Parts: sequence; C-alpha cells; structure tokens
Amino acid sequence: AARPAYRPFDADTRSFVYGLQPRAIQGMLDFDYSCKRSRPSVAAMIYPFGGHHIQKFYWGTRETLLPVYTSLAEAVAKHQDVDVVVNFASSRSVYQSTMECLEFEGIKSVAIIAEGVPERQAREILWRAKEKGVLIIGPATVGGIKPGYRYPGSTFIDHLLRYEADPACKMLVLLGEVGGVEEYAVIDAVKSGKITKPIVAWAIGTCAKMFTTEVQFGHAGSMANSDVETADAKNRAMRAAGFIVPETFEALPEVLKETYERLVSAGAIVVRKEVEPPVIPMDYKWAQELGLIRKPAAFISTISDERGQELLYAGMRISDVFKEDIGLGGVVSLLWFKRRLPPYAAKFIEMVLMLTADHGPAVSGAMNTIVASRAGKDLISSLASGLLTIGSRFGGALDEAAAMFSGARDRGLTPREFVDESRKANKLISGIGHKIKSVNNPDLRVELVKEYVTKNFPSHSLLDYALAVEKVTTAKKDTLILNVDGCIAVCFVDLLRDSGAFTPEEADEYIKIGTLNGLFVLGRSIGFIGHHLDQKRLRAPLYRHPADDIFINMADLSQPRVLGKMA
Ligand code: Q5B
Repeated sequence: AARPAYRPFDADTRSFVYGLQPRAIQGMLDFDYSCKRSRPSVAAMIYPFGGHHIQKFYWGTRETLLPVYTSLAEAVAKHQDVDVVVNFASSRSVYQSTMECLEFEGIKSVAIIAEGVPERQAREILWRAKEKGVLIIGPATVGGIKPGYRYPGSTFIDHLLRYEADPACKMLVLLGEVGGVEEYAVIDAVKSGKITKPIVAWAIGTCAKMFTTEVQFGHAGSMANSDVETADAKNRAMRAAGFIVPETFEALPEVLKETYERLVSAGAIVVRKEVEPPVIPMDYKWAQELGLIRKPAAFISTISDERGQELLYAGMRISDVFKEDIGLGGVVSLLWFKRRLPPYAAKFIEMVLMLTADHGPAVSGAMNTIVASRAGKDLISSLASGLLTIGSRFGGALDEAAAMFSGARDRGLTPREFVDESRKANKLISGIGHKIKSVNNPDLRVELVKEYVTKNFPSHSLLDYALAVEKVTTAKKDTLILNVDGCIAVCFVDLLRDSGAFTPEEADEYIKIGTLNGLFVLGRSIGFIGHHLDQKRLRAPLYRHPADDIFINMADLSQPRVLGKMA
C-alpha cells in the first residue's frame, strides 16, 4: 500500500540492496527480526556479475534465502512491493546505478552509502531525484556529510519537515555537528512556525575550541569554516530559538527523558506496551572467539598451516624453505614425511621426479592425455585422464614392488625361490619387465638411479636383492629387467629403512599407504601437462583411431543366435 510522503519507511518497507553485502544485510535482517517484522526488509540483492543466484541468511534461528538479480529491471519486475534501494555501489559506479534506480517509477527512496561521490554527480543525482519525487539519503550516508564538500541528497530540514507532517511523530531529535549551516535552516523553520513539535538538539564538536589548530571531526571530517559553524554557536542559536538543548552532551539522555515524560503527562504521547524483543542468536564465530562454545573439528591436518603470518610446511616457514634452499625434494620431505630428510635423500626424491617426468608420447598415460586433449578437454581433464591410466602395469607398480621385494627378502627367500614362488602363484613380480627396455637395450634411467644410490646411500641391500632377482628373470627373457618402477621402489625402501630418518613401523606404513606410487604420479604429471600443452600448441584435431588398426571380430555373433524353438 502506498505510504504518505512524510513516511518513506515503515514496518512493511521492503528494499533492494545494490551490491553483494552479506554482512550488512544480515545486520538488517537481525534488526528486522528483533523488531518482530513478519518478513525481512530486504527483498533481494542486485549484482550485475556472476549470474542470477540465491544467498542464504539467518532469520532469527532459522535460515532464509534471498535472490540475487543481475539487473534492477528484473528485480523490480519480480518484487513490485519494493520502493527503497540501498545502494552499496562504489563512488565510481554509484552515479550510473542511482540514475538507473530513478528510471523506475516504483522506487521512492535511494540510500547511497558511497563516500567520495564527485560533487557534480551528487548534484545531478539530487536534481533528477527531485524531478522524480525520490528521496535521496546520502551520498556517504554512513560516512556523514562534510559541509561545503559534499552535496547531500537530503538534509536535516527535509527529514524534520517530514516528521513534523507525520501525526504519529510527537517529538524531534536533532544531532548536529560542527561545520555547515544545516541546523540554521531548522532554526528558521521553527521561527517561522513550520516546525512546532518539540526538538531536543545538540551539536557535537564543542571541544573544538580546546585545540589550538583547526580540527576535523567526525567520519566525514566536519570542520567549522566560520564562527556560526562552531558547535557552541549552533547550540546557543538552537537554544535561543526554543529547542531543548542540554548544557552538556552527557545531559542529552536526561533531557530526552524529561521531554518524553512531559509529553506523556500532557497526553500527547500514549505509551504503548513494551514488546520484549526476541533474542538474536550469537554468531557462531563470535561465540567461539568469546570462548562460549566449543566444537570438535571435522578434520585433522598436520602438514601445513596458512593461518599465521607466514605459511608453514611441517612447521618450517616458507621464507626458510627458500633461505635454506631445500629444493623440491626438501618440500616433498616436509609435506609427505613431515620432516627434513638428509640432503642425499631430498636429492634422490628430486632425481626420481626428474627421471619419471616423461617417457615419450607412446606410453599409456601420455596417450590418454593426448587423446583427451585432442577431444577438446582442458588441462586438468587431460591431465586427470593420463593420471587415471597409472596402474599396476604402468607406472603404478612401485608400492607393490616395494612390498613384494621386501616381503620376500624379509621372509629369507633367495632370489630364485622368490621368482619360483611368484610363478607358482601365477603372479607377475611388480617392478620387473618392460615393453621395450631389455638387457640389450637397458633403461638408462634405471642405470642413473643405481649409480646414485650405490654412491650416496648408507645401505642399498634391497636394491642388491632386486638386482639378483633380475638376474634370474632376465635369464628367462631379456625384457624381464628391473624396471624404473621397481628400481625406484626398492631404493626407496632402502632409504626408508636405513636412512635413520624413519622408525621400522613408519617405513612399513609409508609403503602401505601408497607413498611410492605418489612419486611416479607427481613426476609424470610434469610430462602429461607437457603433452597437453604440446597438443594445444599444435592445434591437433580430434583423434580417431584408424579402424584398420583394430581387429573387429564378430564371427561368433554373425549368425543370430536363436533361443528356444522357432514357430
Ligand atoms: N613376465 C611391464 O609386459 C609389463 C613379468 C613376467 C614375472 C613379471 C609386464 C608387467 C609388472 C608390472 C610393472 C611397470 C606389462 C613397468 C612402467 C613405466 C614406463 C613405461 C614405458 C614409463 C611388460 C612376457 C613373458 C610372460 C610373462 C613374463 C612378464 N612380466 N614374469 N614377472 N613382472 N610387469 N610395471 O612386455 O612364459 O612367455 O608367458 O606387468 O612392473 O610402466 O616406458 O612403457 O616410464 O612410462 O607385455 O617405463 O612385465 O610382457 O606380458 O608379454 O610377458 O614374461 O609371464 O611369460 P610385456 P608379457 P611367458 S614400467
């Protein structure tokens, strides 16, 4: 229902908030709720970016949803009861958005929060708003007004004349401040009889005289530019005009109380029964900060912490990571093993990542990456496609190789007994065998690892055992070499068991929980990303495998099988 002009807001007013301001909106909704409004004063938000969506807010203890529209036109069409816009647009864009608000007949008030709105734009807004009969509150409505610098859309006199016209309003309160002359417009209105209701008033800034230099007061930096603009001069003038002005700011509540009670005794104010406001539940975060509540954490994390001033990797400051030049191997040591490993071990990790980074486009994972990339997939999808190919036959044999070789050695099996046992169980030995590498075409990556480990590790007993196993398998077939997965795996077991950095239980656990395959996954990601970028750079078209490369055999299906008897 239309409200009288003197009352732009009442208990049913609904507004749009221009901009994404969840904190401010929650404050408004909490206020609404404690005032026992039947529904929130905010109907929707307008935010031109990010698409139409909804956001969740508290309504007392329950939750409620508010829509976010990308245009004011859409919001106005959907919520015809809304006649107020609270515009949180910045000083750069507030002119354009406010002018847009003024295009809609139904919008009767716009509150402009932005400070620093250029003077010319503020005047244009005000001019257009006056033409359209729209009330402008602000600009800088929470920041206040700096007289002489800002052009407020509405002033004391505009609002006090509204209250004067409102029969439900019985007394006026004016809290002015040093600077500007707006209070004098109210004094004139009182003198000319336009305002007749009692006004309790005070101009803030009476202490300005105690300073030897000019001082700016208030959030908008009020400052007296002439004698009449001082707070003392204003308080004197208001008192002389019949306003109820206390002797000091501290006496203001008392004067307010007296005036109110006088109006009650005179029957001008009929006292309504106080309504107990409902309690607004405290925000969870605030209650936690005050130590009023506790809650079990849903996750435990023990490897990194970004909450403090500096990011920590297993307790080590990121600046120290670089100061001490611990390298990628050092970072893996911290984040995977939560400890600094000896330099030879960190270097070994780095070596593994470098060695496994790629092995050409023909291996299963690279192929999958390339095919996915050529099908138009993005980097992450193509990478994931390649990574998902890593399995017990390709690149993902490290953990099982570590378990098989160390298990056999721990059980005291000779290399031959181990090979025979595996054969009997029809089990391939993980870490043995390669599609193209062989005794006569050795895998140089494996040679590099062996050389490094024999030179730098304090012990390499499992590597020695694996090489003895290789002797047995290659005697059968020269491709049954200790492959890159197997070699890295057994060397890593030597590291875990004999570096002194891990307990035997920790060493076993790291093998069980998939650490070693992680090395191949991490290293090979470098190559897969490279293959994806390569295909994109080459503008490679969709890949379709040539049909003549696939043996399609439906011989046994060529004669339709008949089940049961034909009629
Ligand atoms: N035989 C790797 O197969 C391969 C045997 C074995 C005992 C074995 C196979 C295998 C275990 C898994 C493993 C990691 C599938 C490989 C990698 C990274 C890569 C890849 C790249 C990169 C190769 C021929 C005869 C048969 C078999 C016997 C085979 N393997 N006996 N233990 N492990 N290995 N994977 O060549 O009597 O003739 O029937 O599964 O360690 O993935 O570069 O490509 O960096 O990207 O197809 O290096 O060895 O051999 O299956 O034809 O077998 O040898 O029983 O005996 P092949 P098959 P028989 S590294």
